[in-house]
Amino acid sequence: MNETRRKILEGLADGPATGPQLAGELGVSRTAIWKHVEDLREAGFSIESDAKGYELVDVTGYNGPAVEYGLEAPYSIEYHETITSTNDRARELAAGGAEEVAVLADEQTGSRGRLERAWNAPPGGVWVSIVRRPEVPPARAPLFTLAASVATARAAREAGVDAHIKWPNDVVVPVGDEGEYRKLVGILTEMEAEADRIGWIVVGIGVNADVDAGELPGGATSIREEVGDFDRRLFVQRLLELFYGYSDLEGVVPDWRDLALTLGQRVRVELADEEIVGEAVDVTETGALVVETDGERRQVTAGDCEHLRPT
Ligand code: BT5
Repeated sequence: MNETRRKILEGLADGPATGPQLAGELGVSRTAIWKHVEDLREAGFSIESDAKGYELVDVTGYNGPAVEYGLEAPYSIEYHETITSTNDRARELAAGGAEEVAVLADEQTGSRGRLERAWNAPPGGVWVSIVRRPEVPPARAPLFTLAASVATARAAREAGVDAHIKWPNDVVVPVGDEGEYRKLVGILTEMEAEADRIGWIVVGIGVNADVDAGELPGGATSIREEVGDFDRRLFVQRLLELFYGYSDLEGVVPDWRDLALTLGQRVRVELADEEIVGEAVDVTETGALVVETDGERRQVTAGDCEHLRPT
């Protein structure tokens, strides 16, 4: 956000302030303050002015400055009304040396799932990709996907959605109690790494937020579909704050276990060259799924996982 505008918002955080007061504090002219206030109003900050001065009464916008305002995580937000893919843009920024940036879009026109599958991203979603440069070995990278699913499931629960996690990268809403579900969120993590060090990691999170289920593929749901009206700006802020809270990866696995729909299920996991059917019994400290099959425990680090009906 523009530095002067950020300072004006700080100046209004504790109550009304007059133009001359703000101009004096910020060392700019009253006309400059007035112009910045107009820009802020256009960005969805409801700023009233009366004899007491300017007063911030609400934030109704959904854009970079509005999401950064009051965000308790050190990410700067690059907002796009529409973009091909937030992951592609985040990768570009990461390659240029950026970190702690979140690319956020209202709509994506060419977004991707895993294995180059297409991802539907109509307007109203929360399509966000976070660039980080964590100092952890590449083997721990899958934990960032788990952290993103835990953070997103917790933010969705705070919004009133019965969100659970399906290994490895989906947040889902259960239907019935036999492991069936509707998909609310998909996560695509990409990185550049050397053998012992991660250069950058991009965690792309796609949440069907303020979207009609009719605009989504079959089997998908959205926050609006589950709970009706909700505040998309507050939701994305909570998601980013909760994800930031797992920066050191501490507590990710136990929290993941608490939210998992997959544990205890009969599953079929498709790997590149084989298929495993068995009971999902645990997830390891590096995020691998442990599947018990014919008394043998197998660890699966990547693959498509299908919940099967109990036999
Ligand atoms: C995923 O892949 O679930 C990862 C999706 C990641 C999307 C985010 S949005 C922000 C960032 N920018 C990007 O370009 N991508 C990331 P996968 O597990 O492969 O699931 C893909 C499958 O989910 C598709 O083949 C469809 O069957 C289904 N699908 C597509 N769009 C969906 C949606 N909006 N909601 C639910 N399911 C969807």
